[in-house]
Amino acid sequence: MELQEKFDAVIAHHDRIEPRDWMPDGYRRTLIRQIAQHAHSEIIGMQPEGNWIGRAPSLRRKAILLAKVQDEAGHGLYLYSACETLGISRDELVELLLSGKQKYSSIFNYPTLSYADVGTIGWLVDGAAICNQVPLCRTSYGPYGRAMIRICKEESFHQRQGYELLRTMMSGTEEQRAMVQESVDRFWWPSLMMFGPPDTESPNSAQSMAWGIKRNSNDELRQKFVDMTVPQADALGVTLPDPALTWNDERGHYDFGEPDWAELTAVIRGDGPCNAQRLAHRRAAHDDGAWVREAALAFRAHEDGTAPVVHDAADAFGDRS
Ligand code: FAQ
Repeated sequence: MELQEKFDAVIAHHDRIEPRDWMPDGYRRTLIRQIAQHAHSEIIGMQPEGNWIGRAPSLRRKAILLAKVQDEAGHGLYLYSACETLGISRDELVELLLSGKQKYSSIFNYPTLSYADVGTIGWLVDGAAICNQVPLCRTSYGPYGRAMIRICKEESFHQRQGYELLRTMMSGTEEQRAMVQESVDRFWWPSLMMFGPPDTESPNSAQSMAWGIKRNSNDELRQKFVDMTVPQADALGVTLPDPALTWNDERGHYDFGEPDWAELTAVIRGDGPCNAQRLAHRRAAHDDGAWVREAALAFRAHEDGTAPVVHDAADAFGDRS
């Protein structure tokens, strides 16, 4: 009772819960679910853009894209570390992703069909990620909030690089402008779906907000994203593919059409255009990297002076002891 009261007081004062503090089981489970899904999203999210590294149109664009994809890997790693402070291991988390038991963001199950998609992902997908994640810097769990502060700084940079790429293409040829518009047409609705189902259909929101894990509801953040993005689309010279999009003076916000929620449900269920491909690629990369993990363990055992855990890998690592 006393522990619960102490926990409630921390939440009520918008202070942080830290790993060694007592917390209700449901709070711990919810955090593991959300942080793990977030980490998996960063890792799977490397694939759509990674698809274009070998085909970037210039050395400059290639260097930018390589750095961006590498940043996403880094975000995944901070988030896995934050999640591990809740008492679950990295191995367990990876297994939950590879077995399909835990989710990752729906947006990464759409294909990247042209180079303009690299710019659109930076502008819209990172833009949506920022809207969603800036309030998470104030989340009630310390390690998650601190990871988000650094991640948001990098995501802001990603969004600007996407916008800069699209602006360059929009000041290019007619064909390049058409490529940007076609890309925006494909990514607009899936970007709105990143914020999750409508509040009325969101089973976790009320409790997550009461615990201070989420600071805003799915619909509030979706609205914020639309309000932020429409003027940017105007400045860029692209049309957002929603005839219902109009400024509402009374509300002080843009009105917009209803995303296809059946599509979001299907993608979350595993039936999106690229779900099978994304997981198969991740599983193959995990298997291909087995020797690195074994070598690292053997190296650590060697450094600790304990017997090598995996003898073959220790040999491969050039162990000369
Ligand atoms: N995709 O009750 P709610 C990035 C699930 S950004 C898949 O509303 P909640 C950066 C939800 O998990 C992307 N699943 O759930 C980047 C729940 O599942 P359950 C990652 C979704 O948690 C950019 C069920 O539906 N960002 O990676 C989606 O309160 C470019 C019911 O939904 C984060 O993860 C969806 N879109 O709210 C990387 C942000 N929406 O209960 C590379 C942190 C809902 O069956 C390139 N997460 N679901 O397990 C959050 O803010 C929240 O978890 C929400 C969902 C808002 C995503």
